[in-house]
This record gives sequence, C-alpha cells and structure tokens, in this order.
Amino acid sequence: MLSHVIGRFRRELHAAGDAEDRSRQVRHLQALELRAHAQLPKLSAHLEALYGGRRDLPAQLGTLLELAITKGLERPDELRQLDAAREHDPSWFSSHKRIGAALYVDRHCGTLGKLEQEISYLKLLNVSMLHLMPTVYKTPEKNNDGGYAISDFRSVNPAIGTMEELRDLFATFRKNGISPVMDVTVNHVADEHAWARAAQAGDTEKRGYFFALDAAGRDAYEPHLGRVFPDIRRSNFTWNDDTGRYMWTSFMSSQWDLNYANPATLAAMAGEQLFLLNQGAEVLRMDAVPWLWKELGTDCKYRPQVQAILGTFNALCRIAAPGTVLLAEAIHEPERIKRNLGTDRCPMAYNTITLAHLWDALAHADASFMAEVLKRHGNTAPGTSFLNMVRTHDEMGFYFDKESAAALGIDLDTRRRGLGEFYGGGGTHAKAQAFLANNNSTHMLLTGTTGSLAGLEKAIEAGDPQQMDAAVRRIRLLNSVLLGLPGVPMLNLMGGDDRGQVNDYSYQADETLRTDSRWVNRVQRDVDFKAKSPLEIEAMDRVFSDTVDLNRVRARDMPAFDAGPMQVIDTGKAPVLAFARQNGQQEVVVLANFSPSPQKVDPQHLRAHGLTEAAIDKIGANEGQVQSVVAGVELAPYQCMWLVPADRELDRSRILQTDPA
Ligand code: OTU
Repeated sequence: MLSHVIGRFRRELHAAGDAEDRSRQVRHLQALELRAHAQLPKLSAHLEALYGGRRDLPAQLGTLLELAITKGLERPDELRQLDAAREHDPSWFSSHKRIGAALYVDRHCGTLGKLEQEISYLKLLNVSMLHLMPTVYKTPEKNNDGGYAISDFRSVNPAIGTMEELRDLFATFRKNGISPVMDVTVNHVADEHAWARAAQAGDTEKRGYFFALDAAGRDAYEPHLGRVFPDIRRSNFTWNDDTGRYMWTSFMSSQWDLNYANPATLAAMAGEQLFLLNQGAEVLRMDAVPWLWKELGTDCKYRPQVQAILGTFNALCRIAAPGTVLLAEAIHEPERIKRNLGTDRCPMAYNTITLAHLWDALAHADASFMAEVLKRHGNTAPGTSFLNMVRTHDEMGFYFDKESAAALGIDLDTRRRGLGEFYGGGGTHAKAQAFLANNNSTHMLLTGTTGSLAGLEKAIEAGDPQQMDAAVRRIRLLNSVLLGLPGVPMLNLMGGDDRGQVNDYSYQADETLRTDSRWVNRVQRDVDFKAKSPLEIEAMDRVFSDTVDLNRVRARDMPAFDAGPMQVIDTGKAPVLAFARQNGQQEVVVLANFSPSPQKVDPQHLRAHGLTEAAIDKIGANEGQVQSVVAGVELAPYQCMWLVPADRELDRSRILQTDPA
C-alpha cells in the first residue's frame, strides 16, 4: 500500500516544478516515506480497531497515508527544519525550560497584532509554550461556548486578526522559542461549520460526519448518557429543522458531535489538524477526547476506540509534522486521563491531580491525600508529559483517584461536599461561584480565579493586609509545587494568575453568558491601577514578582525538573508535601507546607535524598544562601522550598557562572 502511494507521488513530482524544487521535494518524499513506514504498523492497528471488517479498510489506510504525504510535501521549509531538529530531541516539549501559559487574545490584549507586542512580557515570565484560546477562530456570534464551537479551523475571528497574521505571529513566537498551542475540538464542530452547513443543505456525505437521529434513536442512547451541563442543557440532542433530525450535542446546542464510526470524518478532522500544524502551531489541544466514540447502551465516554482515534491522529502527525505534539484534554480521574497519554496516542495530557489536589490540600491543611495520589499517578511514561495547572478556564474539577481515597479511608462524596462548602460556602477566605449542581455526583461544581480561591478577593474587600499576605503566600505555594512536579506547568493567564486577578462578575450582566459561571474566571485583563487600592496593587505586584522569580529559577537553574520521575517522601507531617526529583545533573527535594502554621521536617527524611549537612533553597528569600539541614528544616506557613545539596550545588553554580544562561 505505502509503496503504491509513494510511487504515485514520485511520478507526480517528476512531472512538476523546476529542477531544484523537484529535487527538494523528492528528497523530502524520501523522509516522509521513512516516517510513514515507521508508523504503518501502529496506523494499521488503530484502523483495524476502528474499522476492522470493513472491505474498504485498505482504501481508508491509503486515504490517510495520502493525506499525511500531501500535507508533508506542503509543509514549509522552516517547519521541516524544526521537525528535523526535534527528531533528535524527543523531549523538546517537556524540559525544565518549558513553561506554558494560556490566554484569550480578545480578553488579554484584543488582537494578534497587540499580542505580538507582548513577546517581552511572555519572555519575562519565561513562557515557552502559549495556548491561544479558541475565540481566536471563526465561531458563531453567540452560544459559541467560549470559542469551543468552532465554525472554521482555517479562519481567524475577524475582530482579532487574519490567518496571515496568525502565521506571522507563530513565526515570531518560533524565533523567540515560544511553541504555539491551538485547540482542535475533535469531538464536535459548530452548527455553522461548513460540514454542518452542508449537512443542513442536504449533503448526505457531510451529514454522515454527524449523528442525525430520529426520536427512537435519541431515546435509545439518552438514558445511558450523563449530561455535561445539566442546569443548562436538558438533553444530549438538539432538534434541527434543516436535517429534520436530532443532532448529537453533548455540550452546547451549537456543538454538533462528530461521528468517527465514519472513516471520512476521521480523515477530514486529521486534515484540519495537519493544516494547523503547517501554519506553525506546534501543539494541538485535543478537546473533550473522552466523548469521541459512541456506543449504544454505554455512557459513550472513554470507549476503547478513543485511543485508536488519538493514535491515528498521532501517527499522521508523526509522518507529516514530527516536530509537533498532541495534548489530550480531559478532566476526569487520573486513571482515566492517563489512558489518553502515550507516545502512540497523545504524548501530553491535562493533569487533573494538580487541578484537584492543590486546592484540596490547602482546604484541609493536609497534603497526605495528594501524596497518596502522586505515589500512584504522579509519574508518566518516558516520552510523555503532563500539563500541570493550578486552574483552567473551566470549572474546578474535583476528580479524585478512588484507590487512593480508599487507602486513606476518605469518603469522596463527603470530601467533595466539604470542598464545595470550603470554597463556595462563603465561610472561609475563599470566594467561588457555583457552576452547576452536578447531577452526576453529590458535589457542587465551582468556578473562580486562583486569586479569589486563595483569598485575595476577600482580603482586598476587607482591606486586610494579613489576609492579603496569607493569600499571596498560598498562591506562591501553589505555583512552587506546580513548577516542581513532573510535567509542563501551564500559567493560567485566562484567570489573570500572573497578577493575582480576582473574579470578574461582568458576565452576569451578559444575557448570553450569565448562565455559565465559568466566565467568572475568564477575566478581561485588568492592569488599570487607577481604580485599585494600594493593598490590591501591592498584592498584584507580589504575585507577579513571585511568578516571574519562580518561573525564572525553574527555567534557568533546575535541570532536575526535566521530564522524569518524582519520588514522594513521607515526612510524617500531614501538612507537608515532600518529593524528590533528580536527573544526572541535579537532585532536588521539594518541601511544601500547606498549612497556616510552621512545620518542621525531621532530617532523617532528607538524608536519603542527598540532604545531610547543608542545603541551598533555590527559591529562598536569599537565593543561594546555604542552610544547615542537620537539625531538620523549618517551613514557615505556606512556604515551599526547592532544596539542593549545598556542596554539589555550589560546584554546579560555578559551572553556571562560566556558562552564560
Ligand atoms: C472542554 O470541557 C473545554 O475545556 C470546555 O471549555 C468546553 O466547554 C468543552 O470541552 C466543550 O468543548 O473536560 O473534556 O464540565 O469543563 O466538559 C471536556 C464542562 C472537558 C467542561 C468540560 C471540559
């Protein structure tokens, strides 16, 4: 099959273009053939899992190979060079120098042109991976789910810029070592997408990309399905007059689920992904992956075929654009999100452990649950990486590992109800909004920015410097742990986390947004100090300075935070999370006090990790100061330390001095 496909391309190339271009393309075709040959066994296995038994399976394989080769030949030279460089650096996306961030262009600075002027800001934060939220695409005017109802992956929202400006911005990012991340809503497209419009106009081929059910079909599936937005959506299906059918809409009514039982859908979506990669996107965020395969009588989530779909997308990217990576987005229990994570699926995946446990440990002043989960799920296989966040643009997802909870005798419903009360009940430093009374479990889902959840909003309202200080320390603690865990840390600029921005309640006055409280943590960037109290300005300054400092130390001084394992350390102190990281160059012990009281860590727990006599806290107030650990380590309230053995570190820092960063 492959040689047939390649042969056709070779013949076409020999008949086209000038001699120099022809030899360049023929050489690249050879590289593409080698990559395709390497991916063929996996690609064939994935298609067998999806479409085994279909007589046209070989033809489907041929279609996908042709797609990958075509897009590979279209790939610009500069991106081919990036591919070549990264084929020898497979962990390009997961080194300690990798720090991510995510923002809404419209809410952060307005346009792509203005974002280009923020390169120095991003470099000050040591951001080297930037997710442009999907409002950057052409989407329906209303009911577009914050950009996650995409009408055209090949058009930019005209209010934000043009596709040409986006390509130019990606090139500027590349020159500055920033990898662009773009969303691909692999589960659905907007009802205004060309495929949906064609289906509505009677195109039966495009209608086959979707689920267009009669009432009986809808009633057969519905009873087994959960509902993502139970308070906003009464059903997983939406009647459409033009198709005369109920369209499958797991999310908002404008988001039509795609039908991957139809191989044409798979090929079409793969084409959109390879298009985006050839514009210069380097990471594709595969949205809502659990929902990708529907099976009657099931809840249609995490079906085994999902991995085959992701594996197919990954194989095609490895052929056409090997210097890129797929990121699986799913917010569920660690065991389930790790099913999407693999070098033959998505090498990166959202990490729900940080999203749930950083806040759980803070609420309980107790990190033992987090430690238990990290022991089981904190590490990922070689060649893969978590994306670690304190918060995202969505609701807080308290998805906990059941085994770890059982091991500690934790009742999860009680735990979740307690967190709902702590963060949303109004009786603590936190200020969160209810998102939905989630009918799938007994806990209320919550929304809120890091600043408001950590206590900044209430401290500023109260004009209370002590509360403000505690809130700033909590935010520093969360970020210090995030930056030290295995994975790529993602700074949530969508919620203003670089500057401790608090909840933005303006959505409540917007008819089209007011039922979706996730908008409370999707803030308009607010750096207008005129309207702020001195206390709020001081808080923003401290959070920003902490963020800059922590990111700089990680990116510059912490090779032990490269992709690689962590080892949880039992210190006997429940409020303290302790773990060791090491690679050939450096050994680090991270100690994090999640309580408002000082905690002392006994030296016996440190010796096994190289900390016997003296240590340097790389994020200490006096960076580089040597401190004795013979008598143990004292942690102030909410303090985190990155401890390295002083003797080895001093040697290393001498090397650093001769080797300009
Ligand atoms: C994802 O949602 C996006 O992050 C949300 O912003 C979108 O609304 C949604 O997909 C549809 O595109 O984990 O895997 O609970 O937070 O569905 C899907 C609601 C997700 C979303 C959740 C999330």
